[in-house]
Amino acid sequence: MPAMSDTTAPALLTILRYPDPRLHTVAQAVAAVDERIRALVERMFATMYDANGIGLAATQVDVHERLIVIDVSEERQQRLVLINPEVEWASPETRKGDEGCLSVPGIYDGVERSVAIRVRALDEQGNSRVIEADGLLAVCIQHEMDHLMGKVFVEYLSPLKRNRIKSKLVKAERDARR
Ligand code: QAP
Ligand code: CO
Repeated sequence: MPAMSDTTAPALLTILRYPDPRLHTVAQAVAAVDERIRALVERMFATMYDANGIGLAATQVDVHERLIVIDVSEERQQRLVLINPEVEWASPETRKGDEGCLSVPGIYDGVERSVAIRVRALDEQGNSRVIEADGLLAVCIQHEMDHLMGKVFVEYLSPLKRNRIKSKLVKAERDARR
């Protein structure tokens, strides 16, 4: 008999939903990249993959530390971990593209972002890395870094759109609880 897989799937985390006020918390730097952080990274990836997302910031799972997980690949096996990320450079050239968010389910709208960025961050071993990104990855990193500053993409939309989204999600939440 082949050996049973002994790797237990990490427990999923609950994703906060807009307009939960905790999404506006500003995250603190990760003090040490240790086993606690690595365990959190595993749970965040499991949560993100389970929800079919391409990016998840710790803020969205109510952990207010500067940690992001991303996988923009089709095959869902190109993990990127950004700890204490800082933007070193952002292209002055911008482009408007539709975004969504696991904390704002079912809503997609256009946001203007730099087309390319260079970010410095620690990986899950605590090593400093420089990531140069364009395309979807560049957009995703900017979107997730906003979360760490307490910013949700709908805040770039007009107050009218934002209020409609808020009402829709509050109602959906209410209906889901009945
Ligand atoms: C951020 O977003 C992002 O509404 C990551 O029903 C989005 O993973 C960066 C998702 C677009 C760049 C471009 C949203 C899944 C996932 C939903 C996500 C939904 C199911 C969003
Ligand atoms: Co998001």
